[in-house]
Amino acid sequence: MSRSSVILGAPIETGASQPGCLMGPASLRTAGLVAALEALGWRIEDRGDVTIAPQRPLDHPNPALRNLAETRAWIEALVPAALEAARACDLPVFIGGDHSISAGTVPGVARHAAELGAPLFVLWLDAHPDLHSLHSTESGNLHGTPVAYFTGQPGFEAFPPLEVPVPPQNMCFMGIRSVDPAERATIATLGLEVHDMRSIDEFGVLVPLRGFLERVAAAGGRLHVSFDVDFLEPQIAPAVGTTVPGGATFREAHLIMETLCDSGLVTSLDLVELNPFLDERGRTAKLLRDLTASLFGRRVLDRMTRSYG
Ligand code: 5AB
Ligand code: MN
Ligand code: MN
Ligand code: MN
Repeated sequence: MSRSSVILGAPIETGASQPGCLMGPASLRTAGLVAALEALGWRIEDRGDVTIAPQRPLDHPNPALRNLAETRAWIEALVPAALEAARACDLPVFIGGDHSISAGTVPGVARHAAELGAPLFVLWLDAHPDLHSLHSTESGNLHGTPVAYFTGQPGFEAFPPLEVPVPPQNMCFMGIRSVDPAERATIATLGLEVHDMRSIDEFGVLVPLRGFLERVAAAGGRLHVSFDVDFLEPQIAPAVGTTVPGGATFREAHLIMETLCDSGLVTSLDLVELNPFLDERGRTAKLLRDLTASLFGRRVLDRMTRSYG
């Protein structure tokens, strides 16, 4: 039996400072994401894009917050859509949209994991840890908050109540190289597993990744991967509003996706922060398509696969 995936677009740009992520799902579809995965033998059902109704503004004690009402509405729409997608297939792919989509997709797949009685783990591939609360964010851009929200940190009274939080010890961050003071404090307090770019320079991507995958397998866990385009070195992935130099290389990123594929542990994926307005002839969208294909089993050569079960 071939494996199945549901593709769901979440054209959100209200969480980011720069417009353009709205076009992310269209750009990845134009790059041929569905055909690339079908060519690997997967059954793909593209459910199109989630939408929300126009919102009235909401007040908040933090005057910097931008588009709180829209983000709330997106979370309310995405949690049930992600839950349904996870129930319907082996590995749903959520296409953003800025990273605020994960405030809906992760709680949605966490509910599905809870239905199955399995713990959910999250691999966060990003230049940023996205650990602000609604009170600590200075930019007011809500794409900097999803991890604090879905791990159940305080300061989210204005977001929808969270049904199934992800335990902070089930998180693994890789590629981190831009951390704000409030986020640094949260990382220390929660003792989060963070592999910054310096540690990737020292140990490569495989040592930390294998350690984490062994932890997921030992717990009988499900694994959500959240891929922010700014995880990558901006020279190979220009289509992102929040570039930080010194990101993951082409091969580091592919090796992560190939290793994740070999593990057989990944049960859902976010592809976020693609801003096609900033792209060069679609090259970032094509790279993201190819990285997804690596996660779905594309190989240069057939070889014995390593498994972490
Ligand atoms: B992204 C920053 N920490 O809060 C903030 O791209 C950047 O989803 C957030 O990782 C970047 O505005 C959010 C400075
Ligand atoms: Mn992010
Ligand atoms: Mn980022
Ligand atoms: Mn970004």
